[in-house]
Amino acid sequence: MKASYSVSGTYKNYYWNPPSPYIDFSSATKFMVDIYPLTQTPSQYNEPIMLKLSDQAGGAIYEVPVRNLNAGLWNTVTVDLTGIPAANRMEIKQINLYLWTGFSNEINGRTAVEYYFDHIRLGGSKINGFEKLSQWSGEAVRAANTSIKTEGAQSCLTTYTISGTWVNHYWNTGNTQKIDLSEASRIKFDIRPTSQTPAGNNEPLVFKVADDTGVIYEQQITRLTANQWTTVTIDISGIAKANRKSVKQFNFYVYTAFTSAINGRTSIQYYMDNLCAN
Ligand SMILES: [Ca+2]
Repeated sequence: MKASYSVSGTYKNYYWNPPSPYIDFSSATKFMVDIYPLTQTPSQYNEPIMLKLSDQAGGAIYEVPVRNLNAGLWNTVTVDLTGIPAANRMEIKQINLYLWTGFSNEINGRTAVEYYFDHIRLGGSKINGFEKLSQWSGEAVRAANTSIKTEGAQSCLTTYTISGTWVNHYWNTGNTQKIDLSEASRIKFDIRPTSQTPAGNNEPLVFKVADDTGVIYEQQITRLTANQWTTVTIDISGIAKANRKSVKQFNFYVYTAFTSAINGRTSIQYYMDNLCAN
């Protein structure tokens, strides 16, 4: 979208008001927008436009000049959201990129300033913090634990009884809130077993991710140390972006045929927390 701001008056607004229920930024750590200036702002100055984000509860939660950009090129502008309380970015009701004509050094004699804008998106998203266990399904038994956790108010203590073939523990996101991981390169989660898998084995636990195109990732988790949190990082950059745009299931399942990894245990437990992407 091309925006032309003529330099007159005081402010030239250019905003989008997302309709109610607005946009929830609370689980994201980054806001990004791509900007292509048609003319160059002097290199010692910021751009003459301000980026402003307004929230229903938090008011104007961010209002900062856009940093100096290269004309004739696409630039990605990234806003770190982590310093803004999550409660104040749950209902973003306006995204405004406005020109203030008082930025005369930045405008530098131009009578009009023009930009292309594209691809507003969020990054570094929390996928699921295991804060609401009713979202999770499958044969495993789930219990909230508020003392052994790495994020938010609780973790999920997941108990897998070794019987049948697969013991599932999954979150189906629902059609209205599929997760777009096309801009992420890693999935991460924190996990803590209560008993030890023998050396030389992976965990009997498989992490599986499915999107509209089918299963896009399905691998055993490498061996963990009992009673200790490990952050597992999964590189998803090798999966085609088109195949991770609409993720609809995250599953942590135990496959009971992994007998050497199970090693005679009749049940296996893991604390899980902080499933996220960046
Ligand atoms: Ca949590």
